[in-house]
Amino acid sequence: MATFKRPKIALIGGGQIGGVLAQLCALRELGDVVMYDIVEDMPQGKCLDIAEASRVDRFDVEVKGTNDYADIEGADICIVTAGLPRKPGMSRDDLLTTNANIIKTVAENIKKYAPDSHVIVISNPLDAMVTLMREVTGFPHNRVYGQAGVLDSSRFASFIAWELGLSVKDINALVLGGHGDTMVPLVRYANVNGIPVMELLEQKYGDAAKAKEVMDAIVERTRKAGGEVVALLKKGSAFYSPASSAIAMAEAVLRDQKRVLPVCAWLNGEYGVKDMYLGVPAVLGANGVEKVIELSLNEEEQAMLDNSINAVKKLIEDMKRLGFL
Ligand code: A3D
Repeated sequence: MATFKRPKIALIGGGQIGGVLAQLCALRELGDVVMYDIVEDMPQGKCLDIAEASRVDRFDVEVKGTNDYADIEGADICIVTAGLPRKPGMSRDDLLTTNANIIKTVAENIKKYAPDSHVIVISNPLDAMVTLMREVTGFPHNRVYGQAGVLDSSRFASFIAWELGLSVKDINALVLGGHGDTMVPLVRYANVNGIPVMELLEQKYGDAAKAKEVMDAIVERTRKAGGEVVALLKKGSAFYSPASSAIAMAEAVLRDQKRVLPVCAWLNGEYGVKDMYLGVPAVLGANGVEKVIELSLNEEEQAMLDNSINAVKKLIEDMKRLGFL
């Protein structure tokens, strides 16, 4: 009889996002979870708490915390949130250096203990941390990718749904580019079950100029959505929605769903970009990023994407200047 083995999911970082990741993995029975963090006892406590809800929520997976990298041995997928947020007085370079040092150590341990795993990076600055993760692990590019676009696109779709008063389930909206102010919400491709969103906005307002003004505000809110949550929380940044977004990606891989999701993926000439990670739509399945999907962009969209590409290039140059790449 063939034996069934549950997938093993390693969460590197047991902070705000790490905790929600563990709970979602359990609720969806995606696999056994091991959460690593450098803070002593904290991941053990968080995971014990989640595991003790197993009877109530009816899940048959293990959820364990650890301070020992050896416990991630043989993981099928690693989701990385380890890192520090920017503190007052800290420059961008300081944060880049701090988080790059953390990701370097994380990557070395993933390489050592989970050499066949897929790695989903969430730590910021996202595009740089994914690049470093791939560089240090030396894993094939299809197995190292980042989460940003699923969240940015979900925010874009939510704002459209709220504006139109329609179910978000029927909204398809895509954000391309780097994870930052230069991201590119693709208005022309946004639709409600195939109906262009701009057409519905024009129907609502009876005026193309007003519809454009409303959409411009939605695009701007999408670009600044992370900051909007930070300003309200006062401490920390968004964690429920980033966790949900990474879980959608992990599920696509573990269940070989061939989903088309915006992923921070390695480009090899697509969108005119070579040898660089960037947020693009891709097919996610058992082989990780199985295919990058190229869209035809008009001049305005391409100019916005070029701007985003330049911002990511600048980040990569900074990483090189600081000696990480
Ligand atoms: P937080 O709650 O601070 O958790 C980070 C965890 O990392 C803490 O528990 C730390 O103890 C741990 N940590 C620090 N150093 C190490 C180390 N060397 N090894 C292992 N663990 C370590 O942050 P969070 O969970 O809210 O966010 C985590 C990361 O995700 C941050 O870098 C955020 O900026 C980033 N983030 C990204 C998105 C994207 O969509 C890309 C969205 C929101 C947050």
